[in-house]
Amino acid sequence: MLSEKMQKALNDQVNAELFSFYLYLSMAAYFEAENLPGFATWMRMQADEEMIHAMKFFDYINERNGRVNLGAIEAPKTEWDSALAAFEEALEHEKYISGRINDLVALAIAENDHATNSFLQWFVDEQVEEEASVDAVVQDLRRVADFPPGIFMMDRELGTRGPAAAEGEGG
Ligand code: OFO
Repeated sequence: MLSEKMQKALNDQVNAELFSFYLYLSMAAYFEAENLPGFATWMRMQADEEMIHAMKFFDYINERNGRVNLGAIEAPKTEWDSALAAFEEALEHEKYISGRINDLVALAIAENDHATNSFLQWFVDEQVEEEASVDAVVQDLRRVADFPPGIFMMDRELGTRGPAAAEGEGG
């Protein structure tokens, strides 16, 4: 059985993951409008992964006989100054999400909830990957900043990102 406090924190995380989905979908829409379909595909795949994350929390709360309560999802931004600005924001967002996961682990330990702590370890590892994959794109975008054709080459490459795995390996 989840404590009230733990259940509330896990429900808040469902909302945070759904916001992540919404944010990256908004970035995908931005890249579509900028005629950068490869960047748009990458962000759409990222959004799909966030939905998988949200559903992992959703399923876990139910598995523990908890109650999922869905709240309003904040509207994401719709415009960015550049591809680099969008990816830098994505990186900051992933760092924020990593902080939230760490806080959830700390709460699970404080509540002596070993099952939730164990469940959260997948997310601890996943966040390392999430930050690294976004950071790799940020680094590449900084490198091509003074070479406009570089962005089109990156667009081709990012467009090859495949769909998210349903279990485990994110990206
Ligand atoms: Fe759910 O990992 Fe990104 O936000």
